[in-house]
Order: sequence, then C-alpha cells, then structure tokens
Amino acid sequence: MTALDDRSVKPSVTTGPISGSTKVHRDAGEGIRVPFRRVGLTNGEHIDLYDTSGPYTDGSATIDVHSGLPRLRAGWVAGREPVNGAVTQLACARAGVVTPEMRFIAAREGMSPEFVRDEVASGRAVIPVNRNHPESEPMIIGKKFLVKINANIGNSAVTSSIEEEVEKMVWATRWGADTIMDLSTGKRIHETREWLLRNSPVPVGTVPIYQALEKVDGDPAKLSWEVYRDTVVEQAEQGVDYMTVHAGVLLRYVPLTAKRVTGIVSRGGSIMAAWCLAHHRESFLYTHFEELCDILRAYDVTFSLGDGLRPGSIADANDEAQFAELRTLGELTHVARARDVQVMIEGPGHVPMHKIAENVRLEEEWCGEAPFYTLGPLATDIAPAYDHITSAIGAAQIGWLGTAMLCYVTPKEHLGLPNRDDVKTGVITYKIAAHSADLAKGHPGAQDWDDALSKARFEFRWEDQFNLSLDPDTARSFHDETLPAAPAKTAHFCSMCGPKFCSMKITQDVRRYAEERGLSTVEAIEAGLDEKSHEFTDHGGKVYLPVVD
Ligand code: IRN
Ligand code: FE2
Repeated sequence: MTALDDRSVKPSVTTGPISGSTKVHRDAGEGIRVPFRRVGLTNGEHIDLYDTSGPYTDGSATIDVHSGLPRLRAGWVAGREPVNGAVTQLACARAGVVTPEMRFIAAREGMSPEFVRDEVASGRAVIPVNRNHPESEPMIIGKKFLVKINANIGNSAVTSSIEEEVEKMVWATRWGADTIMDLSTGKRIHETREWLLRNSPVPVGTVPIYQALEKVDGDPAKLSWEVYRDTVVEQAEQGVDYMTVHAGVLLRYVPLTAKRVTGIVSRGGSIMAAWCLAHHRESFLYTHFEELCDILRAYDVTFSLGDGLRPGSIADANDEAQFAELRTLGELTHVARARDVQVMIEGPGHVPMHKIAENVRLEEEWCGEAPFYTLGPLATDIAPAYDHITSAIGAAQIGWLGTAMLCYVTPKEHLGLPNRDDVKTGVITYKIAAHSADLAKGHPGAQDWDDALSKARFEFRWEDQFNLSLDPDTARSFHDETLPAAPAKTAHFCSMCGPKFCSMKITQDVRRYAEERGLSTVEAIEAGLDEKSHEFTDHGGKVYLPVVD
C-alpha cells in the first residue's frame, strides 16, 4: 500500500479555470505539448500567459488525488541514455544533447532549445527534475529566463494536516508558484511528501536535515552522516527535485556569528552549527560532499546550497560569517559541477537596499554564476505582519540584479505557520516582484501583459482588466464593493474618482475633441485644457466638492 491508498486522507483541492482564462497547449514538436493560460478579451484579442497550475485548471479534467497526476515525463526519463555515466540534464547539456525537458522549456519561455541547452551546460541555469517525479512540468531557473518564485509549505509539530498541505500546494501553483518546498517538520513527513510529489505539477524541494533530525528525536548531536545519507536517498527515491544542503556552515565559521544581533536564523544552519560544536568536528555535509554528489547525480536532484549563516536582521547583513559561507558554497559548486550535478545557491535574508547589489556580485563571482535563489531579502525589520511587503521590496531589486528565483515570504513570517490565504498573498506578492524584475531586465515579451492590461484599463473594459490581473477574483470584488451593478462594467469611471474626475475619461474626451476639430494632439490638449478650465471654473473652481447627501 502506498501513502495515496490511505482513504482516511481526504484532500479536497481547488480545480477549474482561473476566472476569464482557458488552458491551451502549444505544440513544441516531437509530441511535446506545452500548457499556457489564455486570457480571452472582450475585444476579440487574447494573451497567453506562463502557466504553473498544471491539470488542476484544465476545466475538463477531474482530478483524483488518490491516483496522482499523469506521468508526463515517464517516457522521456525511460528513454534517456547516460552520458559519461550520468543521466542529469547537466551531463546531457554538456554533451550537446537537447532533452525533451529542454524543448518543453524553450517553448514555455519563448527561447530556442539550443539556448536552453547552452545555459544549462554553462551552469548558469538549472532544470530541477528528479527522474522519479515524472508528474512535473519542466521549468528552468536561470538569470536569462523569467524570474521564478518558490512557495514554502509543510506542517510543523504544532499544526496542519496532509489535507491542508496538499491544498496549499495546489493553491500556490494556481496563483503562480514555480516550485514548492515541503518544509514539514511534524508528524507523517514521509506520507505528506508522497502526497505532494504525486500531485505536484511543479518541482518539489526539501531540506533533508529536517527529517534526519526527526529520526534522532530532535537532538542535533545525535545526527550522523549515515542517518543523513539514508534520508537523502529516501527523499530522492520519492522524487524530490531539489534539496537544500547547508554544507557551507563550517566549524570555524560558527564563532563569527557570536556577536551578531540575531545569531544564526537558518533552521538547517543552526542544526549543523549545533552538531559541529557538540562534536568539535567539521560538518559531515562538507566532509561527505562528494558522496552526496554521487547520490544526487543518480536521480538528477539539483543542489540548493543553503545559506545557513544568512543574516537574520538588517544589522547582520553582509557580515563576515555570511560571506565566509558564500565562499565555501562557491568551492562546493565546482565540486558538484565536476560530477555533472546541477547547483543553485541560496541567499539572504535581511539586507537593506544599499547592500543588496554586493550579494549578487559576490555570488556570481565566487559561485561561477550558479543561479541565485534568495529569501526576499527583507529591506527592513520593522513590520512584522507585513513581511511579504518588506521582503518583496528586496526581492524585486535582487531579481532585477540577476537573482533567478525568489523564495516567497508570507504575512505570517516570524509569527506563525502560513494558512491557505497567506500562501496566496505570498505568491501574488512575489509574482509582482518577479514580474517587475522581468520588466526591468527587458525580458522579451514581459511587457505584453502590462500593455494588455493598460489598454483594457484605458478603454474601460472592466472585465478584461479583472481577468488580466494576477488576482482576478480580488480585483473584481474590490470594484464591485462600490459599483456592483452590471452597467458599471462598461462605465467610463469607477468609484475612486467618480464620473467627473476620471483622468482616463478626460484624456479620451481630449482626444475625441482633437479628432473632431482636426487638431494635432498638442493643439488639442491646449484647446481642450482651456475648455476644461472653463468647465472647472463654471463648476465653482473647487477641487474638493462639498459632500452632498
Ligand atoms: C531560500 C534562500 N535562502 C533560504 N531559502 C529557503 O529558506 C530555503 O530554500 C528553505 O525553503 C527555507 C528555510 O531554510 P533554513 O531556515 O533551513 O535555512
Ligand atoms: Fe527573518
């Protein structure tokens, strides 16, 4: 019996299309079909958006979470020939082989398959795809591609169930999470992960040291390489696509954190520091790193080298401990790559805006441009309950500077385990940061989405404006709070300014005025403004009109 046969677990997941969208597939050749979310517009146009939501938004598909998603990649995995003894995307890329995963990604990102292969071969991009997670739709993490976001889910010893976590995964990918990480530390870790993997359309990451610690009853001193190794094999066998490994927390770096305001804030980092101190020995993750590479290579699991010494406060940003660890992560990157194992590098944390750029510069220099994957960073410490915002400020900047994936932060950060609503808020907030970075980087086609929405807004196509939003449901409900009636959906104003003060309506009036009188826009604006100024004085010349009931 597998975990999914357990009928006492009854997940109920959200299915059906996102408002105003339908699922379409683009043919990428060789029988590869790449899903997109098509937003149909009332003017007959449409726009196809990158779609992370998997079969849950197909509309027609009924999803049986007890049997798991279709095994999309099973045939590709089975047909893969080893290159120099390795089956990893990196080994293939280096040997000049374009894998079906690379073809899929090329169509998804609007790039050529050869470009994708080249970025993977150089180590600047990774494709996290465990051979044992055939349900996932291939995606790429690298600075030359769309900026990705990760959503952390998973239970704790105190709260949450398998049902809740499966729905959080489906919910997170519905709103745009490119990967999820199962950070469960509570009961039934193995079963929870099985449910997530078999039903996840996106790569799944984990931090294996958490489960290893459970196995030794929560006492870091009792950890050993053997317990850890067996846990990694167990998780790789299940299909985990990337693993956070805090192998850069060396014994000699631990004292560097002594004078910090917030010490060591990484869970994995603090576990490894405790082990090193208890045994006064070098970290087994570091001393056994080559063996670990061999395990990950066999499944094509990607390393996410953990930032166990990341700063946990503005005061500790960019300090000696943080950068000492980063240098070691760079050294390990080259060890892993030499074994054809893919690597990305985790980054901070809490960093004020003026100290962000240095993080990207040093990471690229020391870690051979391995994709950077950062947690925010929070640009200030003063807003618990709003840390999705404090961190999105840092995330947008670090994304613009070249960070390939942003780990979301929810409003519950520092306060409690996020629930389903927090997950959505975190995902939407990080989609904003990631897309803002795509725009600033001049990513081809990124602006099409903004242009479509702006046009809809200017032309008062309210339904299109809602449906083009990252969150159509909330946009519609905010609008309808004050103007719920159907005619308001075509009205040339909303309740923010009312009919007389809508700037967009006035602009349209000016343009019509110009057309009617055969004037150039500049002349028309002058003439139109003159007319408006008379209209304004005629109405009493006050910007703020007295309240009339
Ligand atoms: C991302 C970048 N730096 C840290 N992260 C994520 O933080 C990491 O991938 C994991 O999901 C989470 C918790 O990691 P620690 O606290 O064990 O380091
Ligand atoms: Fe924090």
